[in-house]
Amino acid sequence: MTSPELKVEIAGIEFRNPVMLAAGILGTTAGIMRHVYEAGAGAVFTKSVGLREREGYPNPTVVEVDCGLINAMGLPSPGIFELRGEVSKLREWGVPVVVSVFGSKAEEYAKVASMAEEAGAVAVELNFSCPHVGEVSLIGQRGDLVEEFTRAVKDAVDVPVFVKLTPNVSDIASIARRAERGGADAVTAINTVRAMAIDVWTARPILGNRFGGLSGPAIRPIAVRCVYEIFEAVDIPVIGCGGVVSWMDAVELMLAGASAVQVGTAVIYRGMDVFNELVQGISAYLSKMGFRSVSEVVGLAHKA
Ligand code: RRO
Repeated sequence: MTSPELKVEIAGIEFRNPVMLAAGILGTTAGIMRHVYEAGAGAVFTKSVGLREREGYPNPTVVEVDCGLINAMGLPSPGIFELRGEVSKLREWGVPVVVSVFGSKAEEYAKVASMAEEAGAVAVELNFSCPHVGEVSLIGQRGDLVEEFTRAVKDAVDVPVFVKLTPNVSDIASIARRAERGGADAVTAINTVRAMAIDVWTARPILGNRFGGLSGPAIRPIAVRCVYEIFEAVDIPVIGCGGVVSWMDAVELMLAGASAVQVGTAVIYRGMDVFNELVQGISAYLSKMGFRSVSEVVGLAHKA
């Protein structure tokens, strides 16, 4: 029997497989992102980058909790002027890199996205969804701003524009629709879930910023629900993100409607091997079930 087709096409870009490095995890230098690609990822997404350098929040910035991590990094970033050199190297090496972009104004998103495109990004992902950086979390909670900011970036670049959505809203499908109306080529769901942890001995919040974003297996059912709802609401592809550790988790998100999945916290738990393990597991599942390609399972849970 021939092996199933693992290539996926999103917004006209062909990726060799549907398992990608999520934004914010290891996406800082060309060397480490190349390592991730060589470990089997279908694409790499950078740490979110803005126009200028940003220090981020004071320590502690990450705390481990049951079934996940809470982070409040606070968008530490060298800025696009620094990161673009790393993006160019990846492009030269043939590594498909998507630059995650943040800003406080629509023009800022557009400028950073345009510089990322010039440097060689195959697409940009707009981060409107960090749960604990005021200006960024606010954008993702307002459909009008999501639409306006997406349109501003679409007017500035030719590469596909993905929009990363926050689960910290009452109706994520309606926000996805506004991204689509603004011209988004795909949406990524979900960013982390706003959370906090308190130390019982000091009676103080643990994170330097007090509030942070929960990631890891704890949020996977939330991601599955969000992807499922968005898939029914829009015609553009959905990239699933949230708590994927095993191939079964990846397949579950695909059945809900994800054309590809991103892996974040599991890289910290499991190391680089997780990419190859997921790709092999998805391939074995497709073969066992008699599917010829990834696309045959995308959204299958919606069919009666
Ligand atoms: O840097 C962060 O603290 C951060 C970002 Br930009 C994000 O989008 N999501 C997250 O959980 N943390």
